[in-house]
Amino acid sequence: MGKSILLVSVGLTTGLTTVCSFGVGIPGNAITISSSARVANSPTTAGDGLKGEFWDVTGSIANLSVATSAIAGRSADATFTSTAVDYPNGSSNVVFDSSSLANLLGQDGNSLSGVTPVSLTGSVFRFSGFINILSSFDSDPGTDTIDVDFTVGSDDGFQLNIGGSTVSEFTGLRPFSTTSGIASFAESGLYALELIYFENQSFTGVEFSSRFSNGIVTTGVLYTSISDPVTAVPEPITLLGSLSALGIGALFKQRLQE
Ligand SMILES: [Ca+2]
Ligand SMILES: [Ca+2]
Ligand SMILES: [Ca+2]
Repeated sequence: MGKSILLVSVGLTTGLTTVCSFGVGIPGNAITISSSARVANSPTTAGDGLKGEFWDVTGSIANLSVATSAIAGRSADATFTSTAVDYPNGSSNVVFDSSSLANLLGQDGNSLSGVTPVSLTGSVFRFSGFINILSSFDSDPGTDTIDVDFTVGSDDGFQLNIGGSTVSEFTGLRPFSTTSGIASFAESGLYALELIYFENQSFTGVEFSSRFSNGIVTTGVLYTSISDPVTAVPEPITLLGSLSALGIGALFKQRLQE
């Protein structure tokens, strides 16, 4: 009897250890996103895109922290619906800063409302909402997690946050270039997504892509709002650990009785 209790205890400890390791970056530039970051089950209807916000900033934006400070506590100068983060649309990576905001946004330009800038020099954008992560997105079948690569191309810098964790960022200034990161999800479902992007001067361009979508992340997996929030998300690893521990404990107890 004493031995079976000991086994249950060991099993629970193993489950808790697994849960506690979530949120810690693992080698290979992968960020683990825990089940607790999941805000809803995978929706049954296709997504509508992300909320797009634009701020016109005076003065140079030398890095990400200048960009985030410039928009802190300030409502956006203009908003739009981002059906996909690919500005300018298509294979062009950048436009001149003399281009209009509507021209940069292309197909999403007609959803613009608010005050638009004279020039794109000194711009901060935020794309926010939710992304639907499906098990079919897993790029590494060798692991239990759903491992999804995300690539952001930007001129100049950006920060990509998913499930409250920074998956990748480029904090300084650069000509259009890409940065990739891997997010490893403990389970499928809907997760918060935020992409902050800033332009200092000369040329502007941003895109958000992944292997699962064979390029730009598509509208269907992006959501501006949650229709069916999960208030109490179960922790399957802990549950599994407890169940298997109880199973082993029960088996051991049965053997002792035999
Ligand atoms: Ca493009
Ligand atoms: Ca995997
Ligand atoms: Ca630039």
